[in-house]
Amino acid sequence: MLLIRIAERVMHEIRGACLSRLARFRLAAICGVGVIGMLAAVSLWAQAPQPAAPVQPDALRSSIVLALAEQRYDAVLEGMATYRTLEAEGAVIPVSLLFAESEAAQALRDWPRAYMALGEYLARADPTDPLYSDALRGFSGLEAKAREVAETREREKQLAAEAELKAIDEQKKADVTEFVEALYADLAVVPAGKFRMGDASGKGEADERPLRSVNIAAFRLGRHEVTFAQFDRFCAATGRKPPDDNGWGRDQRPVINVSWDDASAYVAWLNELSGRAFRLPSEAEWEYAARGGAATDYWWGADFKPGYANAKSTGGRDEWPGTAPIGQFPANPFGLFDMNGNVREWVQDCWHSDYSGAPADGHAWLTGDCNRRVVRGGAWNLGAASLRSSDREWDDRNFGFTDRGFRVATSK
Ligand SMILES: [Ca+2]
Ligand SMILES: [Ca+2]
Repeated sequence: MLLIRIAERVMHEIRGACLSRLARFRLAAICGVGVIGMLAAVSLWAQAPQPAAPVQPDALRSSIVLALAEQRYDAVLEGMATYRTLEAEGAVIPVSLLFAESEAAQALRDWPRAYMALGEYLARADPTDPLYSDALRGFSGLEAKAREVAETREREKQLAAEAELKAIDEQKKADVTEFVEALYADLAVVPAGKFRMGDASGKGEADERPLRSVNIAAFRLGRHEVTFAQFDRFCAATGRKPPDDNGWGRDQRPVINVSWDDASAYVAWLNELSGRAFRLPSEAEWEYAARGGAATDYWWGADFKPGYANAKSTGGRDEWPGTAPIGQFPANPFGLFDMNGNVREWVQDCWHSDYSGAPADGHAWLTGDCNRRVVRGGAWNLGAASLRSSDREWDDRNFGFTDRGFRVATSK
C-alpha cells in the first residue's frame, strides 16, 4: 500500500510540473490519469523505439515510479542517482521521490542511503505532506542503523589501514633481515690462534713495541671494508646525512669520511635491527687477521708489492688514484680483502703510544686516551711503510676523512 501512496504522491507532484510545461512535455498524456494509466503509458513509452537523447527529468521521474511499482529497487536507486546529476542543471527532485528512494534503499538494506534520502525528504517536504508522518516515524530508526553501518565501515577502514601498515612493516623487516644476513654471510671466520703482535720484523716504529704474544679467540670479520651501499642504507633508515664520497662514486666503494663514532653508530644500528652482536674488531684481532698467519710486514712477504694493495701509487693492478671498489686486490690467507691499503680502518681500541701494559688476550684496550681511537692498515694516499700489518695510527674519535673507513666483526 505504501508503494501506491508514494506513487500517488509523485503523480500529484508531477501533475503540477506538467501543467506548467504542458506544451513541451513528451509524456503529457499520462499527466493526471492516475497511477495505473501512468504505469501503462510509461510501459508503452519504454517499449517504443527511443531516439538517443539527453535524459529528461520528466521521463526519469516516470521510470523511477514504474521501477518502484515493479519493486525493481536497484533501478529506483540508479534513476535517483541520475536525477541527482540533473540537479546541477536546475532539475528539482520531487520530495516524494526522495521518500521513494529511501524506501528502495531500505528494501536493499542500504541504510546510509535510506537515511540520507529520508533526511533530505524531511528537510524539504511540507509537514502536511501525507508521507511526512511515516517519514518522521522511520527516521530515528534509520539514523541508528546508518550510524552503525558508518561505524562498521570506519572500523573496517581502520583495520585495513592497520593491516597495510603491518604489511609494510613486515616487508621492511624482511628487507632488513635480508640485508643483515647478507652482511653476516660476507664475514670470514678467522681461526683462533696465538701470534706475535707489533714490530716483528724490526723495521717498525716505537709505537709497535714492545713486541708481545697475544691469544686470539676465533671470531668473524668482514671480508671487505664497509661499502657506501651498506652505509648509505644505514643513513637512509636513520635520517643521517650520507658521508661525502669525494667525487669517486659510492655503491661498492668503501665508505669514507666516517668517524669512529659514525662507525660505532652503524654497528649499533645493525645490532638493533638483527639482535646480532656486531662490533668493530679489537686492534689485536685486526693485526692478527691482517697478517693471515705471516710474521712478515705484509701477508704476502717482507716487501711491499704494487699488485697487492691500493696504496699511494697507480700502475699495474693499482689503477686507482683514490679509493678502489672493494675486492680488487688478492685476498689474504684468511679470505680478507683490502686489509692493507684502500682505506684505513677504525678499530675499537683507545690510543696508547706503545704496547706497555696492553691486554694479551685479544680484547680491545679500552682505557687511556679514548677520545683518540686507533686506525689500521694504511690507505690509498699512503706509502708502503704505512701499509705494513703492524703499522699504527690514531685519530680523534669524531674525525672523518677521505682515507678513513672500517669493517665489522663479531665473536658469534
Ligand atoms: Ca692507488
Ligand atoms: Ca683497508
